[in-house]
Amino acid sequence: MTDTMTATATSIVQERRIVTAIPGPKSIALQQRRLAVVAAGVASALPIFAERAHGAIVVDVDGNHFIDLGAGIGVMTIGHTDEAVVAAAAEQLELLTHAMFTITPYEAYVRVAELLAEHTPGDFPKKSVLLNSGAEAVENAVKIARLFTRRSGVAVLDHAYHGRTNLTMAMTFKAMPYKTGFGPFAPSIFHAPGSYPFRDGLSGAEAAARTITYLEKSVGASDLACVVAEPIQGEGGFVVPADGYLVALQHWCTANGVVFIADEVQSGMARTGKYFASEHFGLEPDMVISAKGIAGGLPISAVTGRAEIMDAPHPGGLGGTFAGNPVAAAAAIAVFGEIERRNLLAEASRIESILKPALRALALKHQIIGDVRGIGAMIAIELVQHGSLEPNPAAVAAVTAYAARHGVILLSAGTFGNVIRFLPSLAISDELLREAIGVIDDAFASL
Ligand code: PLZ
Repeated sequence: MTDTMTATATSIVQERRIVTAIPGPKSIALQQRRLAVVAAGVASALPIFAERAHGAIVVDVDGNHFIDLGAGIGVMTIGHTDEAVVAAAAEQLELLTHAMFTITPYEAYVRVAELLAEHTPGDFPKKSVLLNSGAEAVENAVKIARLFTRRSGVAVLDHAYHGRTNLTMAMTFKAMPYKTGFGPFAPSIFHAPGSYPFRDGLSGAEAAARTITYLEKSVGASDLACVVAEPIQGEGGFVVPADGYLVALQHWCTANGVVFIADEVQSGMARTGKYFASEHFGLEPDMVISAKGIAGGLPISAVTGRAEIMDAPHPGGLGGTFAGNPVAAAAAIAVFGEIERRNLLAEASRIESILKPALRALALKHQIIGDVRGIGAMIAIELVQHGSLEPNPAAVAAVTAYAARHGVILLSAGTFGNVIRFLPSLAISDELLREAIGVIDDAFASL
C-alpha cells in the first residue's frame, strides 16, 4: 500500500523517505507566514511543518517521511493517530464534546479516575482531579498539598522541569529560555540538589543525605508542604538518579509529614516499561502527576493521590472549564485499553534492548558520547568535550540538525543543552530504530 492511495494518516508507510531539501518549499513558505503572525517566543526545534503522522512516522507538507524519535516530547507513546484513540475520540466528539464536569458530570471523567487509581503505584485508596496540561496539574498538586498540610514550602530538585506558568516557572530549574525576564516568580519554592550520577559521582545514599541536609537546614521540614520530583528528569536530560536516592527521599518526606509528589508528566504512562517510572525505584508517591502520553495527543492531565490528601480541598476548590474534557478523557480510556490489549509495557523494554546496546556501541566509536542512560523508551546520550565532563551542546545541535536533514526527528535536552533524548513511540519497529541509529552514527561521523 502506498500513502497516495488515500489521504488518511493510517495509510502512511512506515519508512523514512526524503523527497525534497529540508526544509522543503512548502515548509519554507509556511515559515514565512508564521514569522508574520506567530509570536517569536514560540520557537520550533525544526523548520519542518507537519501534515500527517501515523505510528512512528511524521510526514511533512512536502511529503518527506521522518522517523520520529521525539513523539511530540513523549506524548505519542502508543503511536501517532492510533486507530483506537482516533475512534474513541471521534465517537465521543459526536456524543458530548463538552459539558464541564463541575456543571453536569459524565462517565468518561470517572472512568479515567478509576484507571488512574488502578495503575498508579501504591495499594491504597486514591482519587484524581483532571486538568488540561502538565503545568496545570503540577499547580493543582501543590495547591492540594498546601491545603492538606497547612504548610507553604515547596521543594524541587536541581535540573527539574515542571512547566511555564508562574508557579511552575519558579519550580523549573533552567533560567534560559524558561524563566529569564519573566519574573517575579511565586515565593516559597526551594531548589535542592538532587542526584545526577554522571556529574556528581555520588551514591544514592550520599545524594539523598545532601538533599535532606539542605531541606532540613535551609528550609525546615515543618514549613515544607511537599517535595516534587521527576523520577527520571525529562527536560533536565533524562537524568536517572542513583540507586536508593528517591526512596530515601520519600522515606524522609513520610517521616516528616511532607507530601511526596512524583511529576510523571514525561516519564509516566508506559514510557519506561511500567505504567509509572516510580515503580522502577520502589516509590509509592503520595501523589502522581500524569499528562503527555495519557491520551494519545489530546490535552488532558491528572493529579492522582492518596484519597485523604486529595479530599483536603473544599468542594469547588478544584476545577477548570476544559479540565477533563470528555473527548480527551475518551482518548485516555482508549490509551489505557491499548496498553493492556497490545501489551505495550513490553514494547518499552524491547526499545531499550535495541537502543541501549546500539548507543553504547556508538559511544565506543564517538568519544564525545560521555554517558548512555535511561529506562525503556526514555533513553539519552550526554555529549561532552573529548575526555572531560565539559558539556558539548554544539555537537548536539549539529547531530540533531544532520538527523533532521536525513529524515530523523531527534530532540535535545539538558540544563547544558548537551543531551540527545530518545523517546520514540512504542509502536516503532526494530527496523526503523536501527535505521535511525545508522543516521545518527553518520551524523557523529560527519562532525
Ligand atoms: N513536568 C516533567 O516534562 C513538559 C515542555 C516543553 P505542559 N515538558 C515539555 C516546552 O518547551 O514547553 C513537562 C514535563 C514535566 C511538567 C511539564 C509541563 O507540562 O503540558 O507542557 O504544561
